[in-house]
Amino acid sequence: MVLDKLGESLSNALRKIAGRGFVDKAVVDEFIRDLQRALLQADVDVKLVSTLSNKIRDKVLNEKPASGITVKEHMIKTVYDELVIFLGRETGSVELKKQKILLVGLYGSGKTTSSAKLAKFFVRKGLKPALVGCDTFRPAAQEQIIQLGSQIGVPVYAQGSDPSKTAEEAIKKFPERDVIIFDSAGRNALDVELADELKRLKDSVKPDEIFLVIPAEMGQAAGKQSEEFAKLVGITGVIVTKMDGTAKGGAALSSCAIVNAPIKFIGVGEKVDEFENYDPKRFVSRLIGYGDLQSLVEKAEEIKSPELMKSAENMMSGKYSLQDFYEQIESIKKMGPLKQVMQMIPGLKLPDGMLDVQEKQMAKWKIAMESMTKKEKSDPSIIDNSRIKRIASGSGLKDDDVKELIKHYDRTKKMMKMMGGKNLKRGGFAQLAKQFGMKM
Ligand SMILES: Nc1nc2c(ncn2[C@@H]2O[C@H](COP(=O)(O)OP(=O)(O)OP(=O)(O)O)[C@@H](O)[C@H]2O)c(=O)[nH]1
Ligand SMILES: [Mg+2]
Repeated sequence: MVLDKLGESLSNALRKIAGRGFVDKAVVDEFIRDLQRALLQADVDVKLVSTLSNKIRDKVLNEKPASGITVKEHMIKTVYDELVIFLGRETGSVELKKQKILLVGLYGSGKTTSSAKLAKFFVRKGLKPALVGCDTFRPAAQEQIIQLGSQIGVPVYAQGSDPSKTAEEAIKKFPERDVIIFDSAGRNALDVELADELKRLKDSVKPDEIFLVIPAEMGQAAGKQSEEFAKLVGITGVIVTKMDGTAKGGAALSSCAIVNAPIKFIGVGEKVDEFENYDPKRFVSRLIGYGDLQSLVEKAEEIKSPELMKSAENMMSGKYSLQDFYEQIESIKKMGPLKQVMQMIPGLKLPDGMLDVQEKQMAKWKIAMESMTKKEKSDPSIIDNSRIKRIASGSGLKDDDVKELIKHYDRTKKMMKMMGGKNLKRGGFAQLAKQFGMKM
């Protein structure tokens, strides 16, 4: 997907936040640096990057989160909201009414292809569009749009050598079409010739909408270019093309923030169907994996669950029974994508293999534990070979299954003791709890 790299960097930065026990100024500053680096790498304008990051820093540090919302959630939400505003704010919708739309842009930006895609969009919406080829400059431009028109079954007018005249004739020719889409010629730059041509064309067409077509791969120049077009003819919307072909695109997408016009559509391929309504919310959600992040934050909250804390307390104080061990694995397993959850707890290293316990194994252990006496469960060290045999035959398991359970338990207990021994002096538990994101 487009901006994959940006999305990855941003969600990594946010994941780091999700994993923090608490959010303070240092954490925010570190995040802001990550954010800036990610945006600059995606080619977003330097000034825009600084405006956006200042805004986010200010909001996160100075705004009080709504009640019931943790600072972390507030921070992630703020980043999400600001990115949505930054990347377009509103959903790019076009009115489904009788209208004239003019497409402008530089050479090869995708104007002609987008004209056809747009026409197809209206057809799908039940309207009757027509295409007008006003590119009398590039040889073969008229054939190109005629061919596209026939491919999608939309009438095309493309003849003559003066764009304005072509436009005027087309308007006369298509009085009964709902939407008339005018494709214009490009140049290498918005030079005097193109500026003059577009101004005249605009006077002839009197368009309801003027869409600027920018390719996603256009770097820093996108902002300046959009500004120039906006000044010249006025831009009511932006179409960002070739979103399928670049890891960048940040500049093109953020140019809408410069010209103050919404992105209406994005082109995601060469085919006429590869065209999407642009929805900044959906886009940002996909970009940073917002849904995943939200559930990660929730999971992090669940880690603070009382049962888990109680067994953590037990294990730290050395009262670590087989029952605790079993409940721990079970409650940890319930939390879902374990590796992710565990990554969120800085400093927490679970014994190797502890989480690799399979459902089948768990089921056997449960049965085994049902055949144990209370005493055995609270002090498994008394379980010798003859007890193992008894437990195994009582539960219909093999000796090895029981041995395995005890081995796992022993290893985990040793680990816990080591962690506890180091941490559980005075205040040690508070420290550990802090790692779990708990306030003590
Ligand atoms: N991958 C991809 N290619 C696209 C997209 N939109 C356009 N293209 C390709 O980009 C090239 C240029 O597209 P055109 O529509 O001819 O561009 P134009 O702005 O009309 O170009 P000029 O008329 O020469 O100024 C063509 O090869 C298109 O197939 C898109 O969204 N994705
Ligand atoms: Mg063209």
